[in-house]
Amino acid sequence: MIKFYYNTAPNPMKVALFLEESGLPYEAIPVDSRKGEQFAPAFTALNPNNKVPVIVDGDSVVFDSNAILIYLGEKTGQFMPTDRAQMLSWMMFIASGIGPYSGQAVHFRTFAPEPKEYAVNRYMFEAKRHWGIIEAHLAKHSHMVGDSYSIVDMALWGWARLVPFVLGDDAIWTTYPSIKRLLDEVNARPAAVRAMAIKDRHAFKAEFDAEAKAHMFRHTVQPA
Ligand SMILES: N[C@@H](CCC(=O)N[C@@H](CS)C(=O)NCC(=O)O)C(=O)O
Repeated sequence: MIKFYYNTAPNPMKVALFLEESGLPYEAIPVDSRKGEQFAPAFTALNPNNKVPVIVDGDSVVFDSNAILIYLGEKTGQFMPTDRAQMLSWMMFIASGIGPYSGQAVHFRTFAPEPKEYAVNRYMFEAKRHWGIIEAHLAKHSHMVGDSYSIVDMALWGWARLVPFVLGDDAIWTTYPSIKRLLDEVNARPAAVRAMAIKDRHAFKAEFDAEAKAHMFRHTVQPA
């Protein structure tokens, strides 16, 4: 059975969605980042980057969410677009652009100390630029690659759910109606409902207190 190391953040949720869609048997193992469990030696042995998600499938260990989606898609033959070139292109765009810029936009807007205008402006600009590219693409295409639901839509879904939070704008869907269309389509799938319910399986630390910040923002306690 696949072991799925997770928390309820955007990158693990993409993998939860695939696991629920595919019907693969899996065991969900919580890694509570706010308690520093990502730095336990046994977890570092699986992912030297100390982040979730990770899967262990027999002798195979896979970390990084989009790598996991490609691995599981290839393993099962499910939800794989026929256009491999476009699949790889958009999977890397989401992994290297959407995720990091969205994450850093939230970080600098919400947590960075003043003065932060330059950093907030840069990351908000880049986050919006990346989401704008997705919106323009989905305005012309029903799905991210090809004309049916695939691992690329799952990769996008992990972050798309949080766009209003990421950009600090509850009215943002009027700017990104095509992303919202695809998000609503995926959210309505029974597997997505089950994936979103994964948060109820384990009790994660709720407080974002000094201990949580020390684990998740290590540069604040251990400068470069
Ligand atoms: N590139 C990685 C990023 C993984 C990542 O940033 N995971 C976050 C949750 S979404 C995490 O583990 N954060 C805990 C920490 O940074 O200590 C992926 O796509 O899986």
